[in-house]
Amino acid sequence: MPRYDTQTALIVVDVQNDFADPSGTLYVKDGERTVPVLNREIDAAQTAGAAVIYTQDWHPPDTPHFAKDGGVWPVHCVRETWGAELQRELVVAGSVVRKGSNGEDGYSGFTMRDPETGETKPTELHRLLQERGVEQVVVGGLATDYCVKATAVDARALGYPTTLLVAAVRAVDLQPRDGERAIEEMRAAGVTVE
Ligand code: VGL
Ligand code: ZN
Repeated sequence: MPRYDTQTALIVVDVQNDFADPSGTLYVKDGERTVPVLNREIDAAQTAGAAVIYTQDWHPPDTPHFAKDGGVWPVHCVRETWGAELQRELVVAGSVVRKGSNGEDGYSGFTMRDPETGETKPTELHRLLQERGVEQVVVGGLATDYCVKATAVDARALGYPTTLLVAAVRAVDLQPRDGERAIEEMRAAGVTVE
């Protein structure tokens, strides 16, 4: 069965320079190798009339998400900088959802979490999908063990049948095999791993 139709959306998670370019500040090993795979998927999605939606990690210069401000990550994807731009070879053919702009952790494309209060609130992604009549989603991008996992698990929780494109994701792997564990967690949450 073909993967895409007009009720399916491809969600391309955080394929930004800081993750996908070897000189990025939070470079995910082989992150750039997701791009040609994603571009083929984007082309197939467009041909079938499926929506393509991109997420962007979009942080302020100071946020408790960053190690320098009490969090865990090097400074990355600061709004309006080169590191936050989508990787230049990625074909952009759809809406972009930005997350983290008010200092939230924003691992998921669907929700943002205030790192101080733990409170979560929705991004516009779910509404965008509903407006387009989307009934199922396909997910790829960066990074497997953070934003891809959070986005795919939230998509399932919202009731979307969800497919993970394993060939189109790479992991941070702070600990060895975090990526593999994340894939198992997604599978356990009901995500179809392809
Ligand atoms: C991400 C770590 C910190 C991601 C974002 O896009 O997976 N990971 N911020
Ligand atoms: Zn981030």
